[in-house]
Amino acid sequence: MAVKKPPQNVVPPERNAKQSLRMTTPVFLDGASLTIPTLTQLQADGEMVAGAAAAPMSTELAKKIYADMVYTRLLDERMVGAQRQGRLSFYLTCTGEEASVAGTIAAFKHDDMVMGQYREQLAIRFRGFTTEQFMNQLFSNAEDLGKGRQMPVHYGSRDLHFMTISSPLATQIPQAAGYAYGQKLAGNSACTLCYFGEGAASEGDFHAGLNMAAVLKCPVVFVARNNGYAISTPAAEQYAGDGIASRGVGYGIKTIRVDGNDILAVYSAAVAARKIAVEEQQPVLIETMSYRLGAHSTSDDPSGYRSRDEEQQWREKDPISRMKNWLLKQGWWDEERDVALQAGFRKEILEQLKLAEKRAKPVLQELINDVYQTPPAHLREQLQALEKHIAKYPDDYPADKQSREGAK
Ligand SMILES: Cc1ncc(C[n+]2csc(CCOP(=O)(O)OP(=O)(O)O)c2C)c(N)n1
Ligand SMILES: [Mg+2]
Repeated sequence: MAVKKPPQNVVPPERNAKQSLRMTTPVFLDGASLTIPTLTQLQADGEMVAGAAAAPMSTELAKKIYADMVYTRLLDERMVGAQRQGRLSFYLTCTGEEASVAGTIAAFKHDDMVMGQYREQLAIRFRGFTTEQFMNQLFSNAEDLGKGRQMPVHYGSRDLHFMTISSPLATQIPQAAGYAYGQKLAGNSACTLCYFGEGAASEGDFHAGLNMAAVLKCPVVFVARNNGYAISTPAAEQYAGDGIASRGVGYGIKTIRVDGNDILAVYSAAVAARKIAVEEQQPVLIETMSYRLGAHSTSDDPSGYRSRDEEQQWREKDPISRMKNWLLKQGWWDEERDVALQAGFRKEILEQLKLAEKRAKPVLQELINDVYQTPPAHLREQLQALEKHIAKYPDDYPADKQSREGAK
């Protein structure tokens, strides 16, 4: 094969290395060479940290953020209870990380696409997902937007620009880079918000996604929720570098680390991050330092791998009470309203839970719809086999648990 002659007078590409910095004896860099500060603006008692320049937050927005945090805490508590009662198959809480999610989603516009991991129910709630919609998804009934085909907590809503959650870790990261690249090409001044955990950042998809976003200058804000654990694996056994933030810097991405239990710090960082992503058309990485106060999921028991003392230390840094203290100090909130807010949410959640668990299941045929334009033969065969199986064992598949609409 003929070898192509390289074109003449081509300037070698920049390698982005600061080649003017030279040394004459070998000195190696290590993790400590890069010192990453943590943005902190609000103290536990609700007082501002001296000199903190927080992004302005209106009374109305502050109250909405607080209400959504309280709602999520109560929803999570009730649904873990429902799983323990045998009414629900599975659940995942956001407990302890409410500020990391609320502070970021609140800085984005309604039509910025959100691509989450599975612990960001607060983000879809912030956009307007109703208690009825939560329950329909959790109980996989016929009203569920996903037609009952996903595990509980795998929410999605086209109207709310919230991409449906999928279980394989980190797949949303390169997808978000690609989606944001599309937004860049469309020139619509929107951006993508992508959440993932520090454990998911060990996946190859994290590296491919961040590098792609950096090189293609995609308007995407990555939020790495560093909650200390990937199921039972503590962060210290997950990586040897300085968290996830150091990797953003390595990929040439503007990066910030924030106290994830500090709503004002998270919000300030997210407002600035969105501005950079949209106005400068480039990605940003935010690492929120927080703690998963609950179990990984209802299938997990953290007492096997961490101490009560450790949990207690983080319980004292609760992001919700920190925000409440601030609201009280601002004179925007009082105990009476707090009690009423919680009572209202508890009632609404319980009422909708009871309704959703009784609703009919989706028709069986929906199982194979919406993937291919016309369901292929092998899927139709599998569906027929399933129908036969159900007909053979009617006692194991009582009619009241199936769709009242019957086969269509
Ligand atoms: C590709 C892949 N590998 C493994 C799993 C199983 N898995 C589910 S969640 C999880 C831990 C993720 O931890 P992290 O990203 O820190 O998120 P967190 O649960 O702490 O919010 C693992 C290993 C999976 N879902 N997908
Ligand atoms: Mg984690």
